[in-house]
Amino acid sequence: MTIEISGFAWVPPFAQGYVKDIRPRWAFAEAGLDYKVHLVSDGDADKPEYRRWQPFGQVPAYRDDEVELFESGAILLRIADRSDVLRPRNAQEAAQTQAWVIAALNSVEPRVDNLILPGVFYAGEEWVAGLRPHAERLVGLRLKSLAGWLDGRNWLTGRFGVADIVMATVLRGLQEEPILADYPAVSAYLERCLARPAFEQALQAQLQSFAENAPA
Ligand SMILES: N[C@@H](CCC(=O)N[C@@H](CS)C(=O)NCC(=O)O)C(=O)O
Repeated sequence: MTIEISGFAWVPPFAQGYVKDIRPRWAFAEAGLDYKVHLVSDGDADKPEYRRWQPFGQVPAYRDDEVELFESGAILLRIADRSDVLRPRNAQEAAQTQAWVIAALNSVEPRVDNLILPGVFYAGEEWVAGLRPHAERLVGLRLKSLAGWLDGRNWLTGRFGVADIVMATVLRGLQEEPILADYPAVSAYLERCLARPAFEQALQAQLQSFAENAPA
């Protein structure tokens, strides 16, 4: 089976290692699946042929011999379905995996983004400092709930899976934030996820691609 994902040809250094094609790259490394990367350069994302693959012009998009799709959560569920290593072992694990992939993207990621992204894209603007305490409180509520779920568990579902890949890549956004230390069960979970060799493989693969395509 031929598998291809899309990734940006290059992004500025602050974003390198964090572009969301790291999610499928991590899943492929866990599953031992080969994949190709379709590089999206400046201007390509707006072209009709790319919009037919990824309607928002974002990365990653995914295709294999059978299907073409977008959205990192949907992509990871597809990869899990292709892999004995990542495929949930029963109906309950499959249902929990879907639930946690959606929860990571819908219940947790927007709050993490709300805390982090204003400081990245609007650094120094007055409203950013005003928003921060509220954004931090809302993140804290989610971290508290997550800590409760993780009590007595190593992973979100019965075994490590794509839900953990999505959740860990969301939580990575908080690594420099003091609030993470207030929830040791969550920070320990994040460390456990990021200590997996497949994460390091995915990270290096993304960084290497940017190094090879750096503007002259
Ligand atoms: N919900 C999408 C978000 C993808 C996303 O935000 N990708 C970023 C790179 S990390 C992107 O393409 N940004 C450019 C843009 O939004 O125009 C997913 O999870 O796949």
